[in-house]
Amino acid sequence: KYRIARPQGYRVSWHANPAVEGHHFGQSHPMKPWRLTLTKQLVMAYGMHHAMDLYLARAATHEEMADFHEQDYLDFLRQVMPGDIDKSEKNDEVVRFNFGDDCPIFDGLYDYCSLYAGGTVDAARKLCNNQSEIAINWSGGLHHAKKSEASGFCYVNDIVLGVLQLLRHHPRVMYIDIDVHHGDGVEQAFWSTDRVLTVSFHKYDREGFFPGTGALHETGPSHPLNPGAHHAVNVPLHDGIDDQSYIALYEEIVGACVETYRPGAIVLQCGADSLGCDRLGCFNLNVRAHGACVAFTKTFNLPLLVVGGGGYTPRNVSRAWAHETSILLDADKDLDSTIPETVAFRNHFGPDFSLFPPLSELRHLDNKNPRPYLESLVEAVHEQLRYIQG
Ligand code: V1P
Ligand code: CA
Ligand code: ZN
Repeated sequence: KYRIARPQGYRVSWHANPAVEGHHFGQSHPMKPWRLTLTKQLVMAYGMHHAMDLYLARAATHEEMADFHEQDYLDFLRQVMPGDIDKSEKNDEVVRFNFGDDCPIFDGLYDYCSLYAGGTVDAARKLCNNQSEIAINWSGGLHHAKKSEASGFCYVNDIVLGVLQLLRHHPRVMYIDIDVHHGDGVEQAFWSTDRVLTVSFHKYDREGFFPGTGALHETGPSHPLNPGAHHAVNVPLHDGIDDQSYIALYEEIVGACVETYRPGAIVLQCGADSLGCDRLGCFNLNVRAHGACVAFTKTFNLPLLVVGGGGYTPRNVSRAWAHETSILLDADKDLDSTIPETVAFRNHFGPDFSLFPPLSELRHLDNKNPRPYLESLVEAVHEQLRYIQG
């Protein structure tokens, strides 16, 4: 019954490996790879798979991951076993590489990491080869991983690997991050270059919210000889931001950045923990508002690499990413807002079965971002962009 037609004049590619979905971080851990199964089920129930080129993601090779990560870290990641976290002879590395509660060592960890990373590398290469105009990997977007350190549920920084591929073909790449957390790993990786402009919107509280970085004035090391100075745009927000404020802020800031920087390609991290009702997040966004950011980004008609990220209420993560897939296919108008009955996991979407439940009403949070504060953010970013050349 449902079949979405291919978009006119451009190709969308979907990069995924179902083996990613079966991994478990542990009982009470909020990161649930099965949210990807739920997303795929929704996408297929609406018939969107007919409109894209579907690629089975390959595992990234050790060498590909070594484009960013240190050898000893990758060696450890490849060899470590679930029981090792308690072994005294491994303790030094477990601590040094930051494994623990946030980044547990689970069965198949290396396969999990290399598969989600492979999806993003493949996606970036399709864009570079002009075999795709928009490439999607919802299993990627793990923005906290550092070159020798796991952090915040992220082990391999697939985004950095994807950007490095894009930099082989494009003089300037812009990275945008709408996950509720600061995109610190990506920012830090490109701290010293003017060839990547990173832009992150996030909840900021230095002491009280992970990872505690991403203040407005943390714009890159301001040494006069550092070309990367001013190339980190940070948009620190407080609890409860609503749809209207967020969309307006996003369009103003992203619009100004694209106009000034003139990137050749864009990487968009769509962390869905910025939605209302997220288990870890504290914003008030609805699925349509999150999607409006994706839609605005698409209007620039630049090669676009779209990745996932956080998102800890799986039913809403899958709603958002299915809706955003439809936006990227120019088919959002064609989706029925009632979720099709054919979805295998339909029990997750009751009682309303709506693709757009009122998330901002289901758990109301006061908007602690007054208009003058948001205006001061826009003003500061305009000021910062005066230092930047495209
Ligand atoms: O707050 C912390 C650390 C652990 N404390 C010592 C401080 N960690 C957070 C990590 C959030 C990671 C978000 C990843 C992403 O940006 C990208 C995939 O979305 C954390 C939280 C929290 N409420 O912020 N870890 C956990 N909760 C956690 C809860 C249960 C079990 C394991 C981890
Ligand atoms: Ca962010
Ligand atoms: Zn997050």
